[in-house]
Amino acid sequence: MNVLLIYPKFPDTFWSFNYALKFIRKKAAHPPLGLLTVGAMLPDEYQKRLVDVNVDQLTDDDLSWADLAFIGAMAVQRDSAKQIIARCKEMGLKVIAGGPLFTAEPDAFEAVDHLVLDEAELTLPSFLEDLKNGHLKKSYRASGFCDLHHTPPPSWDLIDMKNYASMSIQFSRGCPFNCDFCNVTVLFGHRPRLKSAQQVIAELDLMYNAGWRSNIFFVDDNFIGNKRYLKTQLLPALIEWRKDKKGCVFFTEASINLADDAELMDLMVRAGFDAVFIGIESPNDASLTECQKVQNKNRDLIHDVKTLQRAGLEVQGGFIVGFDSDTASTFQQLIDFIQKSGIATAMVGLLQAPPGTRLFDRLKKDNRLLGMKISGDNVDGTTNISPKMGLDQLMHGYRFIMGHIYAPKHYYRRVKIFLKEFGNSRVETPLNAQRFLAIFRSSFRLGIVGKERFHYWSLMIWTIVRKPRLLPLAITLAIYGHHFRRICENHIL
Ligand code: B12
Ligand code: SF4
Repeated sequence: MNVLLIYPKFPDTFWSFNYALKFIRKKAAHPPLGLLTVGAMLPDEYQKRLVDVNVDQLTDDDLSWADLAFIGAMAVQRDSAKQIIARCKEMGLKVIAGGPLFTAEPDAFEAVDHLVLDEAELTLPSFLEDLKNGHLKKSYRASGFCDLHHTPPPSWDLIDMKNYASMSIQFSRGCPFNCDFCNVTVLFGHRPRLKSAQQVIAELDLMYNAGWRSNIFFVDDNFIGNKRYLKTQLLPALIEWRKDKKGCVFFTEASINLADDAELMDLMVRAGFDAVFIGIESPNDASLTECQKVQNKNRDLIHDVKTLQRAGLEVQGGFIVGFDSDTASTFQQLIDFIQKSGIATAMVGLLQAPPGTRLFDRLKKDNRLLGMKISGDNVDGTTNISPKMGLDQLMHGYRFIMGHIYAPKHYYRRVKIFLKEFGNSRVETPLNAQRFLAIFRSSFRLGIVGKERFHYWSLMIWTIVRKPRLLPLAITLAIYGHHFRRICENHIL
């Protein structure tokens, strides 16, 4: 049996980093971890090929070779997924689909032959059994959540790591919080499920032995969902692992209460983490109450961000506008917050209601849904809800925020605020040819051709004089700023 695993194309979005990837000559930011994991679950007697359309062409030769096409995607890849499914069908291929897009919208893909939904650990075995017996069902679903202790390491041999800017690893799924706009708890549960420290180390060894030395993203919904296990098992194991290793800087996603725990921050930095994405959402307490983001309430969020930065963790922040409690003054309030915090990577989106969330149910009851699905890109200025302040005022305010925070003057000021605060990270990534060339490309593209040239050189000179060790980070953030600005110009402003 020949199985062709296909990962559809990401459009140009905030998280695609496509304008930044050009500087380091990489084709995609992240590998398709879901499909690589599914690949590892297929029996050894199956022949496997993986085509990530973000890095390679899907050829007729690939399609003729295959007996089955396995497609996995998230909502933002919907259009490309539909085209690929149609192409497979034209070639007479049976299509099996799974992953977040199909699990969230199972009725939207008539052409798919078999939907293997939810966690493949639970649904793939019965699909494979039925395939053997020749009695396949249209849809395979699971009622509970899997035990990650049985999840195999991804089949890294199916991709060429060199095409990617970062590798991915998953330690846990699920989140103990319950923000009403978020579908993580619906999809992955409340109680964080963990892999063992041994499993994580084995996965890291696989990447390291394959020659990987660059960034590694712990793609957890909330990395600090089980602090005790982190402190006693995983982080000590990572600190030990790192002792004879080069590079491999980690980053992850976590909740703001990480800032309350000095021991945890210190262990994470010693283990090699240098950045963390945090859902801050709003500086407005009433909006946080409204969406039940309890962990962010009644605290000095700027102080928390600075605490994390000083500990050696760059904070990337998620923000939302369009809550019922937001008013005309919220837009400026958010700009002030972002500028003061020194959060360079500020993902600001309109409130959206993904199906399956409590927010979706509430707004549906109130007849305030504009559509049943979301675009899948939460930084494209679209929403499926009717905002209380009116869509025109919300869009006007949203454009005002994005135009302001990504204008070179304000963006570079923010980077400087951050670098002033940032404690040095513990891990040095080896300076390879690609990173070296990125310095020249950015000096030319941003420092000579770019509108931001004055701000670019001012930041570089400041960094060389005041924080020379942070020069690579300053260059990286300048490149990110260029990407974010292009995305805003193309899609929002
Ligand atoms: C890493 C990640 C990203 C990375 C993408 C990396 C990449 N290229 O794949 C980045 C940071 C770019 C990203 C961005 C976004 N993401 Co994201 N992301 C994740 C995250 C945290 C982990 C994904 C992962 O690698 N998981 C590990 C693998 C092993 O799990 P998996 O992919 O789900 O695969 C399992 C099953 O789904 C299934 N499966 C997967 N594929 C297939 C295929 C077949 C054939 C079969 C049978 C089974 C199967 O089997 C696997 C094993 O169980 C998930 C949350 C999560 N816990 O999964 C959200 C998630 C995928 N993201 C989500 C969203 C909404 C976004 C964003 C809009 C912003 C945001 N709020 O985070 C943007 C959109 C992207 C854009 N604008 O370009 C949603 C997707 C919802 C949807 N319906 O599609 C998720 C589920 C989080 C959530 N809020 O619920 N994201
Ligand atoms: S803390 Fe993050 S992952 Fe957890 S429920 Fe809230 S938004 Fe979702």
